[in-house]
Amino acid sequence: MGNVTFGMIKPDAVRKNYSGKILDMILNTGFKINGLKLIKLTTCQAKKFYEVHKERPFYNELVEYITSGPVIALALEKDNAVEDYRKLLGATDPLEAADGTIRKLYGESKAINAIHGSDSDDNAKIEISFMFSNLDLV
Ligand code: 3AN
Repeated sequence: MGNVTFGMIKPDAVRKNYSGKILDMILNTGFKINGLKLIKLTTCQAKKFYEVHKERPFYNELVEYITSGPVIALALEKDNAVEDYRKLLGATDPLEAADGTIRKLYGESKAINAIHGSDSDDNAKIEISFMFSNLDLV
């Protein structure tokens, strides 16, 4: 069980000014923010970030969407971080997400679902070091 995870408030949620409410939910769940960055990914960066999904039919759509506006990248810390954070996000499809989860409240569709969260401890480390340098982290 690791104690860090990577989160990203996606372009739709940033655009609709949900960032404050989402950050509040993350903090109220007991996460500590070790890194936070507003960034607009280039196509090249987005392709690399989502490389694990490159065989999936929606890969190009995913890259286009995530580069459509700024995102807020988050390095988060808490006991059992990956699992607890994914519980807070809810299911990938907002229609299937449990009540009170971020995706249920702020997501639109499977693609436009407000927020990202690492799916394993290994990926959390990879994603944090993709988006942050040591100097960006407390
Ligand atoms: P999660 O983000 O909950 O781990 P995954 O790993 O199934 O979900 O999906 C990876 C990314 O691809 C997610 N950010 C999600 O928004 C997007 N995605 C998943 N399924 C679809 C789909 N059918 N069409 C478009 N985008 C999708």
